[in-house]
Amino acid sequence: MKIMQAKNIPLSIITTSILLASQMASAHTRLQIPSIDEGTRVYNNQIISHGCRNPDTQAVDLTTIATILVFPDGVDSSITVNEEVSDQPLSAFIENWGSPIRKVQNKDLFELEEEIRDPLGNVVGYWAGSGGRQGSLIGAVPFRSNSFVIAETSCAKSVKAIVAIADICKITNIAGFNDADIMLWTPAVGSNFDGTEDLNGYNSPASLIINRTSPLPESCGEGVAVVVTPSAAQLNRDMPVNIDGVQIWPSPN
Ligand SMILES: [Cu+2]
Repeated sequence: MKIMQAKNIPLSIITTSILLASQMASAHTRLQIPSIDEGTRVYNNQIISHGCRNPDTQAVDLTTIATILVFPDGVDSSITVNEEVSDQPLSAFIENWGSPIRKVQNKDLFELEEEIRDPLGNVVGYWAGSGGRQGSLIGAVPFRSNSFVIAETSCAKSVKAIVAIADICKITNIAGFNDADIMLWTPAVGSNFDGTEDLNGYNSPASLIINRTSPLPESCGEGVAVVVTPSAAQLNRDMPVNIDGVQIWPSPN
């Protein structure tokens, strides 16, 4: 019995360690509500679970001084259907992408904030800065998602939007990206904001799933899962922060 107990203790410690490790692995910057129904505007938050990595202590508690969040614009975004690349436009699956989100004004974390518009004038994201998410505290940055309508004639049972986020702790140029100065939660699509494989959060973007509520056409069977990802060109255009026409981040040189 004593031997079994002795064995049980390390086992429970191991189990706890695994649980802790998996919780830490998922403690990224994500959307508070990651899955919504079509046809309703949802007030949501970008949850910044931790800051950048202190090179001395390895703790991810460095102050987040700014954040940028960008949805696919649906214009040159890439589409997959059941994980197969598709050349159909997003409009084949979502009727009214338009402005996928709007920023909800808020100064809890950051003094300055602005919506990011694509060349068509649609709001595809926002940046917020000046101030910060500090120490071990969790940051919540509010926004509202559009009341999306899934095309009734399509076979989409869900549409998942891949969301690119950059949490900045220190302004650097692109070559200077490192875990102490930035936490990138972007899809690795070949943009300037992929980061490198050695960085925390590499190719680990946030996402928002839009679920269909209308009946599928009978010919669709079980329906298909659609994923829409922003293009490299869009991220290169929409991620940089400009104030009065001057690029603030990333620093140009
Ligand atoms: Cu994390």
